[in-house]
Amino acid sequence: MENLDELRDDLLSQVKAADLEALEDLRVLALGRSGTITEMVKGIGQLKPEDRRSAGQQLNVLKNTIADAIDARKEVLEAEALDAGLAADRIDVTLPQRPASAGRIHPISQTIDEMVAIFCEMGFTVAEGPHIETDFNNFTALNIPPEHPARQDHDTFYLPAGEDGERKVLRTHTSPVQIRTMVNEKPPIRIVVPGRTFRADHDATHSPMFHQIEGLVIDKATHMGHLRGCLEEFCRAFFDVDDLPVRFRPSYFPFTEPSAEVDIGCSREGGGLKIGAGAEWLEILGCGMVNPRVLENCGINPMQYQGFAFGLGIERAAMLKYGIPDLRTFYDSDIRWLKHYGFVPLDVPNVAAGLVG
Ligand code: 2U9
Repeated sequence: MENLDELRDDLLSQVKAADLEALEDLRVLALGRSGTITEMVKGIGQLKPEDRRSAGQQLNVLKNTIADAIDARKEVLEAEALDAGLAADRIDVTLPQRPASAGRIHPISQTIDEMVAIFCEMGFTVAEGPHIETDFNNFTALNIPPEHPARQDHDTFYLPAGEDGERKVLRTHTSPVQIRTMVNEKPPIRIVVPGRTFRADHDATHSPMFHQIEGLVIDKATHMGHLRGCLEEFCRAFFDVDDLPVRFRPSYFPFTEPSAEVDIGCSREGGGLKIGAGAEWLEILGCGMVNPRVLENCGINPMQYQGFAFGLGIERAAMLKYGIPDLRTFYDSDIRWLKHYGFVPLDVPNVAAGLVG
């Protein structure tokens, strides 16, 4: 037991120099089950009885001294490690924040939202339907029977025939949604139908996929005056020109009778197109009173109900309103294009901003 002071000093100097890992090794070497001090405690039994008490006390003091020294060193090392970690991970809360890259709303979505907002204020609700349609919903119910020349005009994408021989189509207009609504719901009906449409046509001014919004109003006494008022109001609100000239020109569609195309006033002075008063006209939509045959095809009695319908192309309206010159650029997914023509989410739309000056 003579060397206890030496052992203590040796262990204490090792503790002083140890890092966290070495400290644990040291604890095992000195105080573990077969550690130096533990072995010495075990050896007390071999001492003379009169020496045992004093040896026990001395070893106990040594054990506690080393254990306390290890604990104290551990506390210091852990505090140092924490400080080093905090210093390394320090966040400067005064730094300016990184610019958040908010996405842009595509002009097609923006235009649909604006149109829907105008019609909803007039009491319309939005209806939607599938892109793949039956021949009946897309053509026959709309008074476009097989062999009707209008079928050729639509450049239809046909799907392979099913087991029953039926050939489904990619809808060539959103009108099948109005058919579904009339078949399934009782008048009064007041819906707008925005959505994708498909025609096998691809050039500078036609895309095989494009967007339409169509509207349908069916009630007991809905007449052409309602049609005119509704569409005049829509054109003026959409282009944000209060006194926008609007004219109805007779036309023909198999699903409406009588039918009309709607032109808005514009001028093309100085090369640029300006929507509003002017000497010229620009076609913007088609419309008419729903053909009684279409009502009949949907189980609505044309002697009881009548109504009007209209349709317009979203891309064309967006190009006119926002001065987008090329139809094909809508589908290029070019982020620079979207940054230029897209809309910042939650921004209050400046309806006049898109008018071509
Ligand atoms: C039902 C009855 C009638 C929808 C109508 C038009 C006139 C029209 C074109 C505008 C540009 C399509 O995108 S475009 O090429 N549409 O001119 N659409 S009336 O008439 C309907 C629809 C559904 C049941």
